[in-house]
Amino acid sequence: AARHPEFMTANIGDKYVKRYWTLTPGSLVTSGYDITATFVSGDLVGVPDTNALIVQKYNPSTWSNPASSSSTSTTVTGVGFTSFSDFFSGNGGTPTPVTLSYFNTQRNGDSLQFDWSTATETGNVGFNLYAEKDGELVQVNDELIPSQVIDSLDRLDYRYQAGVGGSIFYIEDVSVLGETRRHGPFQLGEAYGGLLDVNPIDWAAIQAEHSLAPASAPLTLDQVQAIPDEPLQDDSSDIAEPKTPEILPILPLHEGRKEKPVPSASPIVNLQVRQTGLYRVTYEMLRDAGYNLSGVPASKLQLTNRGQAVPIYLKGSSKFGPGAYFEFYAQALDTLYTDTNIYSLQVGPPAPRITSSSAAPGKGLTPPVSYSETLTVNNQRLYANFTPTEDPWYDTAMLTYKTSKNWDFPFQVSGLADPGLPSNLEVVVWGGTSLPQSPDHHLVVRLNGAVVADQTFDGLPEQVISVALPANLLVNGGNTLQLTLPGDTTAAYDGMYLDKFSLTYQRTFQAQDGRLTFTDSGKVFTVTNLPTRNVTVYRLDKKGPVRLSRLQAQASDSTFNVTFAGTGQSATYLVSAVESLYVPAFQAPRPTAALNRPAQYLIISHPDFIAGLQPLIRARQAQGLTVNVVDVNDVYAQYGYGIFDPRAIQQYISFARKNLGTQYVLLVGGDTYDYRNYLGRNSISFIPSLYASTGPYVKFVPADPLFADGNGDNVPDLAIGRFPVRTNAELDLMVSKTLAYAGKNYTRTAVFASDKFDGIVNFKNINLGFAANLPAGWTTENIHLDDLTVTAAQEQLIAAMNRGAALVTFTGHSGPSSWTFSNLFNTTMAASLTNAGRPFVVVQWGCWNTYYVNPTQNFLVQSLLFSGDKGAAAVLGASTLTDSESENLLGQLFTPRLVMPGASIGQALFQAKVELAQSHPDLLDVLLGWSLMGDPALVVEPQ
Ligand SMILES: [Ca+2]
Ligand SMILES: [Ca+2]
Ligand SMILES: [Ca+2]
Repeated sequence: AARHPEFMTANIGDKYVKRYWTLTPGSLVTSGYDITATFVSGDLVGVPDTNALIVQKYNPSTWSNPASSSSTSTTVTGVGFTSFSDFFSGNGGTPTPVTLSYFNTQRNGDSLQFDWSTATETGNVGFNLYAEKDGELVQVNDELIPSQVIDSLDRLDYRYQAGVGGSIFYIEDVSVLGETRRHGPFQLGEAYGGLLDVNPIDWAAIQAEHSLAPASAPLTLDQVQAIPDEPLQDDSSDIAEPKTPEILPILPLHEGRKEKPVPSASPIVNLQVRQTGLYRVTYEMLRDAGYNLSGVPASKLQLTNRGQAVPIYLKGSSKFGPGAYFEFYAQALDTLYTDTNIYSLQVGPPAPRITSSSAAPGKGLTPPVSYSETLTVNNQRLYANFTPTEDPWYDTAMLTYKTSKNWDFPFQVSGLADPGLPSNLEVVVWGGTSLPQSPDHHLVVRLNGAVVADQTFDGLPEQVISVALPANLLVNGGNTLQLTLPGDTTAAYDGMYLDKFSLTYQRTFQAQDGRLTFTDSGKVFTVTNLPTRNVTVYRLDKKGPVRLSRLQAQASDSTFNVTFAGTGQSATYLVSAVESLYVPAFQAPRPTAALNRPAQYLIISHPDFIAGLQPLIRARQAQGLTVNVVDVNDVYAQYGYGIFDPRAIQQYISFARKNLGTQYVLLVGGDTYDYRNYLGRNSISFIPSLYASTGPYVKFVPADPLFADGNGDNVPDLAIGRFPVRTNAELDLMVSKTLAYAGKNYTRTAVFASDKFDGIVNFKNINLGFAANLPAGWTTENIHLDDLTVTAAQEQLIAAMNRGAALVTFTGHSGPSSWTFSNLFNTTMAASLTNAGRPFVVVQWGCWNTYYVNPTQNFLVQSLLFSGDKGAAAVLGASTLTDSESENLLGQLFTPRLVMPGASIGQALFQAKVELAQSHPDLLDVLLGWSLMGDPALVVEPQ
């Protein structure tokens, strides 16, 4: 027996039956038939699963697939063939979280050079290469070829050289869970797929348009006083009388937290805080920033944070004025989205004050020499949407195969009291691989060369390794943490991520940069190394902050020591030279905006895009919808205490649906996952995203459908879409294409493009199933890679797009920049379309096609929407890894609704998801990870 001579093009995979069968037509006339073919165990190549064999028919020149297949240990059956030819059988390929977009092998002297490129890698640890020899596969590489990044949506290129023979090759990707998927066969000397163009985002140009400088660190009093005084302003203007603010449902951002209602007050200024510590705000600072509080009764000044009163220490006369100031203890935030907390200074009823304690340090008491300090090294260098933790940002990915590898992490320790005193090290890692063997991981931790921990663990979950350090190991100044993966577990490889590490040690009471914060239970303390005798000290315990007024300062060389009383109970003390007190940034409070207007069509926009929305607003009003446009900053102000957090948007949308008649929500503004600029690219989040976990490989998926889900069941409660725009030029394109699409004269034209059969999923059949939902009167153009060469399919697809179509549907494998592994369509082709004035709506049933939060690259969603007057008016698809069956189920419900006369895209999708969730509430890849980038009120088929 022999495999079919054309097996290279059969897409039957590397596990097949080495035999083929030829049927020739006799006299029987039939409209269709099934084939059952017999084989013997000696025919099996690559250990195929004989329960999952499929059979393909050679046409000739292309291969076609049965309507269905079944198999036994000696037979394979294909159902629904209509013509006669050769048949060949195997297991076929498997869907994969790695999008292999290019593969090429060339002979290079004595060795072979393998080049390949991936469009996406999700939970991938590496690759194996195989050469076929006498019908068997021989592994080319000795060790797994490591992935460059375990998670990536960027194109990654690989090269491997080996002195091997052969002319037919395979490549296998290996997941963090040990699953392998083989791609091929690939013929020597032939290039498969293509190298994707990389389209970097020009953030400098976008920043210039919005004139948003990256937020700077807070100033200190010292720096503020170095700024020359402005000429004195007129001090006579009065503060307006407090107005009763509009009552809005302000919900706590943190569930379970008790909110104390604050008596109604008139906001004066918001104080932005990016460091936890002591702050002082003087009359003069406020005046110079344009907030003149001269003559305001000091007793009426109050400070709030997230709706709760914050006590302040107030210095000055009964009227606020020159020389007056207030101090407070403030905490910065540390969320995925921001470090900036907002404190609101208001004029209102009497508010809490910080009291002073005049307790003097007891005579004859000796202050302690040290306190317990925790130094945390949390480098947020890289992003993994695969993380099993709450934080996708980590320090370093570590991976080894059977050999020992080390990673060094130098850090600085200051004020180490006595190296003989106890100290503790805590290392937080999470598993990067999870194989059937246990344990998966072996980690040896060294500090300054000495082994301090040797630990094994299994699987992906976070591990906190906490060890007491031997005496005299930690040193003042430079230290090195070394992590070693010995590579000696029974698992084939060991992958691990370092999130952060911290050291707890006894530290002297030595101020740094004029400040010291410590927690201790002494009765007296002396803090050294202060630059001045002019020092502020607060004690913080369960009863709140107390200002200490009895401080004893002593010069010591060029610095000062300050001694003050403790309580003998554990408390936190904040010590700061007055010149080192933090100063917040000042921000004008927002006047209460009208968020309660009825709005069937609600637009939540970044402020810079509101003006450009006018033509769209007029169009929606003309069709009888009530429309309201809301500045997203007003949503933060009224639903999130001014804090940058998308949960405020979610809460407002839920309120609007229940109270304002809202049926459609349009978000206007693009996004980046690098909210805190860890990558230094100055990317801008115009409207931030909520994130969801949609499957085992993806934990941080941008999921706009969550904004539409008010009751937490993962099912949207209204129609939602987003214009992911970053410039006004992009907004103008979105608006004009949306309006042009509404007036199109090419209604009822549809293009259905599909990937070739991958051995498991018959994309052509799925696509034909979608197309069957179109009512009579539609013209459809079918472009299936099962029937056409890639080049012919590309030409046909691009020509159909350029003519203009109401609907373009793609079904198949894909990455964020391309459709199909064979590059049927990509960002470069999208940018080269010529359908000016004839935009289409594109529906993508694949993976990652609407991923819009990458901080470095423009993907297909941006290329289709923003490449000029061409491409798409709206893009639908997944921002995650999806299962083709989930997409098939949603598509069967969505397509008929989409083409109903008068139905909007947003309503069609919303209703399809509601129906899908009734039978499949767990399909989060499509319920949450599949969304609309476009106007939810856009209609495909006019009434
Ligand atoms: Ca981290
Ligand atoms: Ca394991
Ligand atoms: Ca819901």
